[in-house]
Amino acid sequence: MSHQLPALPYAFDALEPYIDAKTMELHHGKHHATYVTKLNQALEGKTELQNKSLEELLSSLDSVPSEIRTAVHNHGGGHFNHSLFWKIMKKNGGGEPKGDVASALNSAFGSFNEFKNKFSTAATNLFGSGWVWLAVRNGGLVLESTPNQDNPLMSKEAGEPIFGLDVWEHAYYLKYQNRRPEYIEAWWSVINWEQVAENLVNAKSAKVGTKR
Ligand code: MN3
Repeated sequence: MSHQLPALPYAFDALEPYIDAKTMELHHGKHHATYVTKLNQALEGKTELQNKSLEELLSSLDSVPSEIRTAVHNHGGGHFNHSLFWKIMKKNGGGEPKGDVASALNSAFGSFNEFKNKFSTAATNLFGSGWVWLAVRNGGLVLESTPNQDNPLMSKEAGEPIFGLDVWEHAYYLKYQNRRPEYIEAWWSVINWEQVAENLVNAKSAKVGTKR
């Protein structure tokens, strides 16, 4: 079984004017596709590892042979992160979350606006390339920044990511150049909160926060 590039759940231009079509086309069709190709190359001939889910692989990188561990870490991480990223965005998204997501954010951060400010500040301040996440850990929501293509599944105290922002320059440079804060602010207008709600339910039932 090889890993596959998931189809984008909307057209390249669906997130305009917040995220431009050309960026989406390159980001999905070139960057994400390359992570998938290189992950599959690293796993070639390793039947046992090929049969593991991506999440299993990333949660137990220590059990991956050292000669391919870095490749699985980086390209597997890239594949997982982008697969989640496409799904938590949609045309005509944004606004404020409702229901369980809203209450979980309120108990962890005080209010949606406080969460949004903390998240945006973390994304603005992240040095170099990486991601900012909202993850479930020990039943509650936590904010976490990770370098490169890392994510909370790989953290010392593992968490289950339900929402994340790509702040690599390839995610915004064509439209926003050096203006990362403008990209971050625009991105809140495309969030698919229904998908985040579904991710929250799945994360809680996945017994997250326990090292698998
Ligand atoms: Mn990216």
